Amino acid sequence: MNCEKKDLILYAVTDRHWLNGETLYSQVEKVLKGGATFIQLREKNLDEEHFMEEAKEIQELCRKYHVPFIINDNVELTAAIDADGVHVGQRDMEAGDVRAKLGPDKIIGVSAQTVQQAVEAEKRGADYLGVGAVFPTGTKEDAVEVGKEVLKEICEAVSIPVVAIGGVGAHNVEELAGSGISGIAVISALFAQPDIEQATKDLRSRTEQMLAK
Ligand code: TZP
Ligand code: MG
Repeated sequence: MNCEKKDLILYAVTDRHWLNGETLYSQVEKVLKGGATFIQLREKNLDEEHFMEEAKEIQELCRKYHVPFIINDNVELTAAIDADGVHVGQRDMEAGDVRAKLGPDKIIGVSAQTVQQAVEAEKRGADYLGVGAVFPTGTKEDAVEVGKEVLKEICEAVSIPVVAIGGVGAHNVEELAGSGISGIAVISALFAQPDIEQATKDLRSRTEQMLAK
């Protein structure tokens, strides 16, 4: 186990869709100041050179805040810059292969939409699971909806921590109380907000209240 439950309370996933002329670095710094506990760099269209450059800068920033820094999809880049870990989906490299490549110390997160996928990912060495979309989301076009019942069943079926993702925000995080999750993973609830730092503070405290229920 390479990450603790408390690291996963408010997991921020980056998205350059809402940069509005600002740098991603600056937006990530705001979520870190506001109390994000985990950062995933998610780049879908950046060339290799810029991806690496950016990843190194944000890695350094996360180190300053003592927050784990992981990369979406790109196992090679994770190894090259010695990031804390990687997050893979069901269509990316399989968790066992990722573990074989990165060794025992890196954090491996896996997206799961069913109990079977969740159990399999744990067996193959995942450290945590991202389960969703738990609510409708406009952020990921091909997101599959996972109901709250399935979310709960997954939490009961595995012993690694689970984060809920997809359409989660200040207005609905409370609905996840009692599901067994360790935290939430969000994009637009932080990065699409006019005051990112304040939105992060607010969502962190609402998430802690939800988890305490
Ligand atoms: N995986 C499942 S839903 C989703 C991802 C990456 C999008 C989450 O974005 P938002 O804005 O928090 O709904
Ligand atoms: Mg992926």
